[in-house]
Amino acid sequence: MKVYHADQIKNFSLLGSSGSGKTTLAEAMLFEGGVINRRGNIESKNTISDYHRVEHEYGYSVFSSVLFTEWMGNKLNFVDAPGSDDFISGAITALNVTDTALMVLNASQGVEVGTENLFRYTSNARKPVIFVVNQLDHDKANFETTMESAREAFGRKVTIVQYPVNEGAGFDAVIDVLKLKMYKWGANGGEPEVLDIPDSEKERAEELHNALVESAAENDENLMELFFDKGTLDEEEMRRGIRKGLTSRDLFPVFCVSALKDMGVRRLMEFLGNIVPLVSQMPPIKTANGVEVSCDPNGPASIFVFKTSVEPHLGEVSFFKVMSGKVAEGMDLVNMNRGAKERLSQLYCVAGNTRHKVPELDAGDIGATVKLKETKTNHTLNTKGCEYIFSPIEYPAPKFRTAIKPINEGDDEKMGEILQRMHEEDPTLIVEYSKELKQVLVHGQGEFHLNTMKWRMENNDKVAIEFLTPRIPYRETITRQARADYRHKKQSGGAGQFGEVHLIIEPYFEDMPPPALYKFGTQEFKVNPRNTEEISLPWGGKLVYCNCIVGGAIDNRFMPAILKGLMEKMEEGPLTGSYARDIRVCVYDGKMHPVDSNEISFKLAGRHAFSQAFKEASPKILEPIYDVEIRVPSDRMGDVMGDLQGRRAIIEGMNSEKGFEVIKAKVPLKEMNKYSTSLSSITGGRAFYTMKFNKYDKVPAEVQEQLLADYERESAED
Ligand SMILES: Nc1nc2c(ncn2[C@@H]2O[C@H](COP(=O)(O)OP(=O)(O)OP(=O)(O)O)[C@@H](O)[C@H]2O)c(=O)[nH]1
Ligand SMILES: [Mg+2]
Repeated sequence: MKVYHADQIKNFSLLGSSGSGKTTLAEAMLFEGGVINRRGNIESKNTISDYHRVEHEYGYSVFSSVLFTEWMGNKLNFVDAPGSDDFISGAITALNVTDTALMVLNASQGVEVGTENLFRYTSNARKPVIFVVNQLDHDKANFETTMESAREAFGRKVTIVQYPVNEGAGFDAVIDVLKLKMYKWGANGGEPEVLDIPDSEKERAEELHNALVESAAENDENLMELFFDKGTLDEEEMRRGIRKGLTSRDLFPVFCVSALKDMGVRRLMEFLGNIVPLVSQMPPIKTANGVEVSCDPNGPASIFVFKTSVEPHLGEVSFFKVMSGKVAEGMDLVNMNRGAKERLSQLYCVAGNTRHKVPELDAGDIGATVKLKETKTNHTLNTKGCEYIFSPIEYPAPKFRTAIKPINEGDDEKMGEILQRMHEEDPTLIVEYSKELKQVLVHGQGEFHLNTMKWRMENNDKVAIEFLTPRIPYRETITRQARADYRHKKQSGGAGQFGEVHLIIEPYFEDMPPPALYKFGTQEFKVNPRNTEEISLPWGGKLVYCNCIVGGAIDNRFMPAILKGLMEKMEEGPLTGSYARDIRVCVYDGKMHPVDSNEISFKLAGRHAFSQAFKEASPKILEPIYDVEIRVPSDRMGDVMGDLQGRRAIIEGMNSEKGFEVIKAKVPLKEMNKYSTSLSSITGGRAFYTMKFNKYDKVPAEVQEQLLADYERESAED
């Protein structure tokens, strides 16, 4: 295929809520550009963009796909992103490597929850947005209400360039207020007839034309002057103004299509060709090391891998954007993140599941290669001597987690490999092997995200799995001082064992004074630490170990063995086997035997003394508490608050922000199981939340009782 240069390439993301018609629109654009010669559709499971089995099964996109079309001498690259919030990684990837977003609206739905969510992402990424009102042929299509909802959500910068003449089942024409023409299609869509605007529409068309002229002029002082002089702008001047407004997000133009019937698609592509800036006109991008890199074909060759996927018969495909210079087939590059050499043996332009070989790809272009050895998503590959490293794409934190287990134990390893591969393909699917919980946990963006993963694993990889409730990483600690003596003594045949340890334990807190005097009933214990070890525990919190032995009651050489014994119980707490934390232990006395004392005896004595004291010290189970921030539309505030109360939440604050109520609460992790699913069903998917670990806190008495009982039962079963 032909090599396109930086002054012929434009990159777009296809965004919009699920079912708005992005994949169908992509199909029509590729058809019009001649990249495919027949249009597939979702129902027939034969679109070029949704080619994975799981996408056929569910009837919508799960992965972002890279596509291109050729139009008016330009190469238009698209990344078709799934609309569902569960597959948000696709949209984030798409936004990262493209310059302009096409935000598809479903004319029978108007602005949807997903639209607003995605628009927010475009706003954070400062990417221009073009609205494409789709499905105008739908019985319930309503352009007016769609526009009202768009203006309500995104303000008056939403500017009509086209409106439909006869929306609904008979849709076949739009009025273009930039061209001041009517476009009309035959039953098969495609190339329209360009007609004069009928008298009945003239007034409205004029009015909208003037509004568009004004919006275009607003973005440029010179245009503003011209506009005041002449009272209007010619088409070229308008293009200039619209381009400026689009780029600065001061103008969001609105186009009208029926993707299914291929109506309006060519005119939209013409606009993309004429008005949207080229990759070579985009501002430079800052690397992770602060260098500004322009999209310059004469710069050093540098590519950024933004996506990997494992394709049948092909293996791992690496999708990349040429950030600078140009790359050619057979070129050797250095992977900057791994320091490894990689060869670009083949280069492709990709359209869904089809690949078109190209000898060279220029700055700004998007392509793919295969068989890279060590390269993963987010890696930068450069020509020798070039030091650019591009920042990794950042994905939102997971919202849903579950434990996962193969039905057949023998599939353990295979499941691990598949999960790893799935993570490479979808960075928002995170796998965690928790030694502490003795579970494999998978974190994702929602229950549906993980169910899709399950479907793929069972149907594509033939590994049956089940989901289990994730265990909670409880902690144990004590709440008051306690003392215990323990003598370990064994005399059986040969050498005996003897060790005796006296210790005091107490809750540890930061900056506590050194131990000096303890009182238990009428007994007083004066201690004077000779040596103190402060151990930061790998699972959080501390163990402070004070050697307060006087008069050589226990030899120094046995002190590490006692600590070992304590650590064993810290790792497997005496109450429920969870990690213990925040305890200070003073070993102040003990006994040795001249022959039988050894390390093992003192380890055991230390362990048992600690366990005994622990149980006397009002032990408590601690649970992880998360900071949860929920954004709720105000009409659902009551329901969300009610639900939170049932989750032992402590509400810490509420305020209004951009049409949302923001609730801040502290909620125990135990109560957050499947929260994203509940929240979504309470609010119709209109709320968002984030959660972040905050601290460990004591569980209420009744929860502690339940946990102790559960542990006893489980231990008895083992
Ligand atoms: N009537 C009508 N139906 C359409 C049109 N465009 C898409 N559809 C239908 O709408 C449904 C969703 O279309 P998709 O193209 O999968 O939508 P999407 O935006 O890619 O959806 P996700 O991948 O889930 O985000 C399918 O049943 C399409 O056939 C249109 O212009 N008119
Ligand atoms: Mg799709």
